[in-house]
Amino acid sequence: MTPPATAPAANNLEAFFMPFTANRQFKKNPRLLARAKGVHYWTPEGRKVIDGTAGLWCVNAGHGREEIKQAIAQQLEEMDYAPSFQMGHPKSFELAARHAAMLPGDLDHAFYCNSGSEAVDSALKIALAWQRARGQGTRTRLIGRERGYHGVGFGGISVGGMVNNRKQWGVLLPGVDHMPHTHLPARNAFSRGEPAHGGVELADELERIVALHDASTIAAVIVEPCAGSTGYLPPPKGYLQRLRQICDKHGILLIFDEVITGFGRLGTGFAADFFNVIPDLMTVAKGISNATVPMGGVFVRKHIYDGLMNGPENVVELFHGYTYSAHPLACAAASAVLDIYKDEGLFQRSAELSKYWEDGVHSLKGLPGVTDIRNLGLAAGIDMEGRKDAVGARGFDTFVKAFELGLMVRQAADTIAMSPPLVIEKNQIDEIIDLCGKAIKATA
Ligand code: PXG
Repeated sequence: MTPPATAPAANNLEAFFMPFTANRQFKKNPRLLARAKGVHYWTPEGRKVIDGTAGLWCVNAGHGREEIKQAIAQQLEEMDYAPSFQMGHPKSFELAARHAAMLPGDLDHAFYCNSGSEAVDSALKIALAWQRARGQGTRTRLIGRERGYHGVGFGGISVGGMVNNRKQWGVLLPGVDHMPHTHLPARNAFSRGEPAHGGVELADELERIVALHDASTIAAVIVEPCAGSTGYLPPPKGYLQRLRQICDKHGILLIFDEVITGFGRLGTGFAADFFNVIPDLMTVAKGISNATVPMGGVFVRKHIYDGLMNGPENVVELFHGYTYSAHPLACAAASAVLDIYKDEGLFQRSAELSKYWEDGVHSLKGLPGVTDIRNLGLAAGIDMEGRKDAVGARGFDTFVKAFELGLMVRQAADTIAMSPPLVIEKNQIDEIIDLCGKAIKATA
């Protein structure tokens, strides 16, 4: 059938099969966003909502940035699309050189894709290919972590550790194991910054997994330096450093999934800078393009890239890539975003605001049913006591109430997560905390 000449009524919500959404509930009672600027959204009726989550942890430089708009428009004018398979365009090489220059250690090559999910699956594939290229083809196991979120590709959900994202899809990838998650509320509740307890012993669980499977079968370990989607879990002190040591000892690659922590969330370029731990591969998305044009990436260390550059020179080294890898519009946007991050010192700004943010979120301690509050950088998670026999009901009600009050937050079960744009002002932080507190009280 040819497309209809006129669009169906704009208020017909039926046709869009919404992602990660209770479709029937939403369509009965929709929450629509029509416009955005700075740290605010506006609904179609013109109601202003403060963005406590930088969209979905991605609009780090704030909404509606003129410089990015111009860079995209100019690129569109110059060249809309060019393939990156056996061809190239200048902006992709420029962008990779800029990323390499700002990354810690010898993370100095960039593979581009279009989302965090693609970045994760690409990183897992690069890890497997690299182990094979160095003659360690028995290393096929991938190790993730409970409560981890690595997007929605089959690789990502296999190493991920959130049951709802896994249970509908059968056996997933074979040969995957999981470390325990790092949330220890009995010992670390209401931690400010990195929790004090359990870091080394939790990381040592990797030794147990190595002892079970043998290192010669394990290709890589993937973790979010700070687990995001599950409700923001900063790692206990020493955890990531210890993981690095264990991986080095056993020839296992360490992958940091920095889709959320990358590009300033912790007050540094990357969590790798914050924790002073250099992974072998790093996945990014979201803040890489300020969410204007979809983009993701895998940053790899020199030995990873070099290790794959073997065989005859005329043969493709990695049979992997996407039609839109290094899309010119994404590259133009990502480059403009880097200028903003640099010119406005946004990573530094995020670091400077993080103490004020910490004091703000911890002021919610004592509200009815709040059982834990944790923070690191410009993000926080707040656990609430769930309702009897209804996991997530209070969390959802709090999210809806906050939206009605004019604040956008994220909800995971009975946890509220917040991660404002890095351009947020102190008085706007006050407003976020005030509205969040009101929403929590209203749903007690
Ligand atoms: N890795 C991590 C660590 C993520 O947080 C992805 C991979 C996947 O990215 P894409 O671009 O494929 O969605 C993510 C995405 C939430 C929420 O509510 C978080 C994400 C996505 C949607 C919602 O916290 N993170």
